[in-house]
Amino acid sequence: MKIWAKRLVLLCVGLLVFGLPQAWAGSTIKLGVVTKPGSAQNVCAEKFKELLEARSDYQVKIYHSASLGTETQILQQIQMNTVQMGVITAGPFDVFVPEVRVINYPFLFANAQEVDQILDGPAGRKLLKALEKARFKGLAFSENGFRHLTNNVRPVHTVDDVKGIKIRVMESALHKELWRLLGANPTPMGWPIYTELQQGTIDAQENPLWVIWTYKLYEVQKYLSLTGHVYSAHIDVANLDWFNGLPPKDRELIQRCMQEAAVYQRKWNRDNEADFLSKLKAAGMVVDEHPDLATFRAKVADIRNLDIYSGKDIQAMLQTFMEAVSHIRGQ
Ligand code: EAX
Repeated sequence: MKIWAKRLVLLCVGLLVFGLPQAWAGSTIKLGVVTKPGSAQNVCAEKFKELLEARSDYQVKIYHSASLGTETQILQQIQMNTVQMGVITAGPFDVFVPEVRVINYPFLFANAQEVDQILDGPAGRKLLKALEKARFKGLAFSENGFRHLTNNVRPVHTVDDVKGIKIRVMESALHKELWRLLGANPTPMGWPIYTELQQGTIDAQENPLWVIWTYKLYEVQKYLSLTGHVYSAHIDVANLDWFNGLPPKDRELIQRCMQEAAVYQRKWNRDNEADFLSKLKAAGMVVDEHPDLATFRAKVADIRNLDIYSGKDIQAMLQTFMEAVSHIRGQ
């Protein structure tokens, strides 16, 4: 073999043995969120970036503001590993992993303390594990928060006021079914939806208070009812095969940084909720702080018997969550 050819072979072997692991450890992670800076997803993503970059050679590049498309499309890109990670609202996940519907079960959690106990406990871990079926590594739960109804047609106090209202819902079978049961006329759409509300394609939407403030929905929605009908988690995920291919210490570090970012972000959301509400009132929204939730609950009481919750795995997961909730309530 010619001397240059030998050197080339040695160089390649050297790169394989020494070069690649370094390049790997210092590589760039693409992370997708659908929302714009200042949003709950971005607060989590930016904290994760800050923590991981301070503790390693990884670079995190955040793609935001729908630059990768809707949340459904981001999840598809994570599955293909063209994007490695994402902070994604649980709603659109349910098309990929139906068990995720369990977190979004209407009126499941009474408050943030219950959420933390359940999602950070064995039930939450079981759900994150279930994501592996769709080749996602579930790292942590951050949050969108409790979802509330806004609309332009009339003040909504009881569920009868919802009748016939054209509402945008997330691209999720559960959310569509839920609003159908409540008597509305639901249309699934990706995010954002300001133009559709402005043009009157839809009359209503439902989201946590930070969304209504940050996306200026108060400009195009008059009435706000604090229904808190669904707790909306984000699931912070990675492509499973990419993640499993990393050195164990990197996996551990990425997981820890995301868990810390999620804890930080949930606190951020909760600390700011009262402030978002005052700002929405000051902006002129007509707020019903105590809608008659018993009327809403009654309409969705049988939701667990519908097709969206049928199937062995989803029934088992629902049972796990319901028992966990009863347990912490001491029932
Ligand atoms: O986080 O699509 C939705 O309604 C989400 O809550 C939105 O991305 C804001």
